[in-house]
Amino acid sequence: MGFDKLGVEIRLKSSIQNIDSPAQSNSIPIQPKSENNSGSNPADIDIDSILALLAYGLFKLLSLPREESDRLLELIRFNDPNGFSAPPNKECNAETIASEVEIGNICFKQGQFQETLAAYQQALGIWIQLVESGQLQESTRILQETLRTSIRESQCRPLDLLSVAVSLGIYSETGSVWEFAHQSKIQLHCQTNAYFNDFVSWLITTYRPPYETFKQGEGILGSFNSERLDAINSAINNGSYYIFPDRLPAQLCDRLTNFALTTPGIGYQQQETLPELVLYNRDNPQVDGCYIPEQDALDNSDIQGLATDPYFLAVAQRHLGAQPILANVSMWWSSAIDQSPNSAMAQLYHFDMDWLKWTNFFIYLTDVTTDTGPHCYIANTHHRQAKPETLLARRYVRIADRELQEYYPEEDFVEITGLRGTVIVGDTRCYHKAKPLKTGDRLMINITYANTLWLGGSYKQPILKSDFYNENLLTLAQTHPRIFSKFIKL
Ligand SMILES: O=C(O)CCC(=O)C(=O)O
Repeated sequence: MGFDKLGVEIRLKSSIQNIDSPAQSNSIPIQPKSENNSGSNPADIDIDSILALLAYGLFKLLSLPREESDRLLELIRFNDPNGFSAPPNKECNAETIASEVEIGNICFKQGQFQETLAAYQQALGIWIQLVESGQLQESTRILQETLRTSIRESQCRPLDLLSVAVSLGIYSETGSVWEFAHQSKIQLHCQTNAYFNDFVSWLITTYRPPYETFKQGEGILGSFNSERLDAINSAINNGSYYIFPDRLPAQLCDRLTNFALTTPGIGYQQQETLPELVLYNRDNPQVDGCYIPEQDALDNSDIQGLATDPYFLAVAQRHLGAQPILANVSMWWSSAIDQSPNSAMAQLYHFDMDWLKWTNFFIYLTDVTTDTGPHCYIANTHHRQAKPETLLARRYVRIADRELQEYYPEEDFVEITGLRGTVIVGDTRCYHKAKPLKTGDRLMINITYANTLWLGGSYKQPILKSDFYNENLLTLAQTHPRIFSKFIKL
């Protein structure tokens, strides 16, 4: 098992050459081809493969509980046959590492994450054998060369990966999220056209597999079972959204509307946030929008019931493929006093990226017609590679309708109208927005569940008080505390 020094040098050199002429690379490009390919990934070559390997190793070590990381290191050290070891009949050199990683990358790009992992494991095994066979100096040299080249050529991707990996360590130790890593996640999402989110989310499904509960039961919208959950999940996956056939009971809508009329909220007027909280006046609206503060919404027993509804949690868990965490509850009025799109009120198309993966419920508490602010989306734009690179290059921004119309056919632009009590669930990684109102007003509740808070934006922690809570919530906080990880518990 010789180490082919010359082979390594040629490999690295050809990697560097490929940076300038990606067409020569035989790996599949991550980004879809578009007429303007200036955002194409210069690191889409062997460097990419080796980086992926390093990133995998880091993720693997950092994301495991401490004892398991120790065990993994032990396995590596003793070359346990169940641990990472080079596949038999493979020469241990940089060429074989690169070819395994390339197989992994191809699987990765096809969404075959299990196969990806197996190929990366093999590559890691070969790498470790190289190191263990005394080629430490050469291995270090390859590593340094790889990092140096990629930092120079790869639009800071290593830095983003590093910040994401470091933030995982911080999050595992302290539970704190790090805004810098959240920004890196957005960058990685845009650079990989969503592969990054899906790959890490897939890893999370293996560490936080779904609870046995929430597979069948009864919720506010009726009973559910595995087939029902599968059907809803397919609707989300194959169209971005699902609209429940049943609606919230009228009395519940009345109570919630009353609450929203008597609780002061944050007022938006002409793109400005008002300095004082305001009460929304339906007869004479003075603001474009009025957002009930999250803590107030969470203190409402009816909203607690909705946020912990078994049906909602079950749908979220099925969609996330992992244990759900209650990540956001919001409630807001929108009015028709200014009919131009208000960016702060999400009346221009955008995709969400507050979390790594999430499931978003929207509940209409007023009848919503085409003139009273329907929630709109572009079907199937939540998928990997579904967004144009040129738009992703602008990162996390609002986009005018006419620009998106250049990329997607008219029939993919959907407006969701519905009577009050209508519940919608979707993957708002797709392009979506609220249509500006022409008349009347709209009251909406939004409840979000995420697969992790790590890589989410920094947030104000809501407080979970021990008194006056909805029964459902109190029981769930005891039996499934992870759902409430975002909360400070009193
Ligand atoms: O109000 C709406 O319908 C859109 C909301 C939205 O875009 C969001 O919450 O990200």
